Amino acid sequence: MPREANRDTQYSSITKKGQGAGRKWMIVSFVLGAIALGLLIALVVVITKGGKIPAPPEGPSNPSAEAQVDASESPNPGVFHDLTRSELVSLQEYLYSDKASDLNLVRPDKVALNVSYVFITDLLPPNKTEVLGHINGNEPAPVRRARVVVFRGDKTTPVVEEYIVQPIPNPTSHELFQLRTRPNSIPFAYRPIGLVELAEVQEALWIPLQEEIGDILKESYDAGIVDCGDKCLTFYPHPMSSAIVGADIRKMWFETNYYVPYYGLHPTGFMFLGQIDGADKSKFSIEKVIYGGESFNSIKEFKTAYTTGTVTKTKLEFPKVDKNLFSTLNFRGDDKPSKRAPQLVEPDGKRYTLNHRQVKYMDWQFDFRMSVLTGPQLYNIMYGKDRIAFEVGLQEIAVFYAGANPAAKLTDFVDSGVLLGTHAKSLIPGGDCPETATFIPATFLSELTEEPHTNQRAFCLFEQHTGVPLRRHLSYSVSEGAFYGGVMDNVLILRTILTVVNYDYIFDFIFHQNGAMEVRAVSTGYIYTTFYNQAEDKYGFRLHENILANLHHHMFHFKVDLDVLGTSNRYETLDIETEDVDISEETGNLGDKYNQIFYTKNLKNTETEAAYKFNFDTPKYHIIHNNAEKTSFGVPKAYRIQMNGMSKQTLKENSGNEATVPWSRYQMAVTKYKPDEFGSSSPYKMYDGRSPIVNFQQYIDDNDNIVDQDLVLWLAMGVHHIPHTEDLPITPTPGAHLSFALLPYNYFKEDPSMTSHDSITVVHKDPTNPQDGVVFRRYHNATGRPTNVNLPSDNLSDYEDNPDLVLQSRKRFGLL
Ligand SMILES: *[C@@H]1O[C@H](CO)[C@@H](O)[C@H](O)[C@H]1NC(C)=O
Ligand SMILES: *[C@@H]1O[C@H](CO)[C@@H](O)[C@H](O)[C@H]1NC(C)=O
Ligand SMILES: *[C@@H]1O[C@H](CO)[C@@H](O)[C@H](O)[C@H]1NC(C)=O
Ligand SMILES: *[C@@H]1O[C@H](CO)[C@@H](O)[C@H](O)[C@H]1NC(C)=O
Ligand SMILES: [Cu+2]
Repeated sequence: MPREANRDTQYSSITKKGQGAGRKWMIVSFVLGAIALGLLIALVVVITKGGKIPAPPEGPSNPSAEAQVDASESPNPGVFHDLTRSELVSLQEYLYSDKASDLNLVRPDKVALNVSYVFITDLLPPNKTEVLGHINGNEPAPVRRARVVVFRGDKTTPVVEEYIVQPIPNPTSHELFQLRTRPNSIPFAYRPIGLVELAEVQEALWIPLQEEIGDILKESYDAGIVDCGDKCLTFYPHPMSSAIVGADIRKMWFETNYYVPYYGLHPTGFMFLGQIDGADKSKFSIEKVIYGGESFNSIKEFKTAYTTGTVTKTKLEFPKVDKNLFSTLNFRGDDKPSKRAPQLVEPDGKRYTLNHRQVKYMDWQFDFRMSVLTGPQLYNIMYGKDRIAFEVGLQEIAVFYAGANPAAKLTDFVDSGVLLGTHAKSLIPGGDCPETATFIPATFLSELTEEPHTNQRAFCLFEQHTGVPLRRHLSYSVSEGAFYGGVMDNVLILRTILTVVNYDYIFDFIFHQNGAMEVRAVSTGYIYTTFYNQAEDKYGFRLHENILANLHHHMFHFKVDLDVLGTSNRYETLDIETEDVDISEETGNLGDKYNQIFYTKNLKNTETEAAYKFNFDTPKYHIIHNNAEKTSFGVPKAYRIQMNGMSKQTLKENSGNEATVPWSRYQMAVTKYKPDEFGSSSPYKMYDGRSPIVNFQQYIDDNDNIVDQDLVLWLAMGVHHIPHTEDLPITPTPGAHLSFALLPYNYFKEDPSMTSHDSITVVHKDPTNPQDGVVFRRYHNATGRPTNVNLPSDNLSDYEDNPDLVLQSRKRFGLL
């Protein structure tokens, strides 16, 4: 989670200092070290610039393909389409009208902790039954609804409330979003973190700190908090879950780092615990201080100890910011001339269509959106005329740290607590996505925006080959028939990268031409570090003069609402077992045994039976099928789930923060679809450890029967990370790809990629006279050289002259 000091935005804010209304965010920008929660600080800039409306969504990136690639918002949004800019505006009109006066809402320009305000809004996806009735043909489109998270700081006991507002685009009603599975209202202490809060914390705690101990900070760290010129400190917030605090009292550790690029690699070791409970900032206080590894119960106690000389004084120099600073991303190479890397070309234009938020590619079709709360979500994933999955989407990202100091030790970031979807920032062509990619914006409202905010390049969509053939065989001798057939694994990828402060999480949804779909999660970005101290040695390596990088566990959770040939599905495992078989007949020795493997089918009847923990001793396939849909041989047509990113949750159940991520206990869980079990996590997870607002474990514990039911798969992936010097300055991705695949399994009569026009086949012109040459065939109908592309022409004369280049059959070398 959180931390990003976006220098550009902060500098822009600083230049605006003194202009406009002197509200909280002005103070945020006035302290150099403002902690920017991604989106939010960007919004600060928007506001300080005079509330300019962000540019409308970009058009298609490739004008020549305009007809088939339209990345704009739909004027008539379908059931899965995110709330559009104009819908958001009409939603706001409703919320601030008399019709919603009971909400007592204050507009974004006047928000504060002690008023009622809209924290965030998101599309509330419609009832699945109604959606299926609609997209399968006959029923009207279900009404569009908004989920609105309201912070009720105006109440005597402040709370968070979630509302459903409908119908969008012209709302007429709002009601509490009531569900069997989660309470509403929600304790104020559990609310997600936002900039309104951080601004008030800053006013209440950080700025006074400068007055109280500014001289000590200067002496110890050669830096300050306010009016610090180019020697400033910034803060890294660490929310303390109620499970750790032992009460529903909101607390946060603030670590102090040097404000240089990148501040996360420049901790000072100075940190304090803020008690930031409730809506009245005058009651906030500093409860603990850590300086040079020593702990104090108040600022006063620390100050006394420092001035009376009973603490060992720290003396650090402000880091020298230049091109060579180890934490920067400045190019380190020489200026020798070099050649360009290979590039992607689309010789005949795009092979996919994008119609607002619906994609078609080969036999695939799907819709997608960027949920403000949970990030990328795909819907109605069809292959040919059949739905494979109703929904595939990210649910949660978590990172559990370990360390000796309390900030590292007790911090377990559960990132939906900072609104995952808002962190899909700009994707850079050539760096993040191929230059041929189509970029797609995402638009949302938040606590500080009157105008909807748009991240112009929240997604990219592109076709690329994986570099590995999808399939191939070369039958190179005449006696085997002498032929070749193969196809490169050309795939469509929908990508987004969520930059949740220091870490960057790459999410890919990958569509192959054989009916397989893959989901991949990869982490990169800056590691989290603490000031070096021997006590930290067992939690990581010392990577630089002052820093140690703490070990941690990255975890990801996904929902896969698979619908294999309808919604009546079964979950079965094919378990690999061993048997001793008698081979005395073959060997002639009575009693000779041979050990081999076989499989048994194991139908999972209930949710607890289906909660899967990987065990190396019991290899198995995981199969989902509709028992009424079989091949002509009576074999169920199924999809198989292949997990390539599994990770063991080693923490004790229900200890510390473990209960906030109960989904991490299972590499896969399969539950019966229930509308009120729509998500495995919630935006309250950063704080709700004591009594989780959403408890995924209960989805399993009610132990529904799952035979011939609508099934939802919940897949967890993860990786432990013990950082090393090559994680400086940025964690590289090779070796860290986590993925799962949905693979057709007895579903098609044969590999559907046999119809791929990307195929290549080679056969002899005359098999009885191989020396006559070969027929080298491609199955696209394109001719001529594509423009602007330096591709070889289809020059077959090489093969004419020397068929052995492909089919090595001029001479017979025996059977092989
Ligand atoms: C809210 O807090 C501000 C200070 O941040 C104070 O001026 C204002 O009076 C408070 N409003 C209410 C309704 O308590
Ligand atoms: C979903 O819609 C169907 C059909 O209108 C209705 O029967 C069902 O009760 C709805 N479910 C929920 C959870 O709203
Ligand atoms: C390929 O065939 C399709 C369908 O017949 C046609 O629309 C397209 O123009 C053809 N392309 C070329 C390059 O001939
Ligand atoms: C094909 O390649 C051969 C040898 O590589 C060359 O001599 C010939 O000119 C090429 N033909 C065409 C049409 O490019
Ligand atoms: Cu990591």
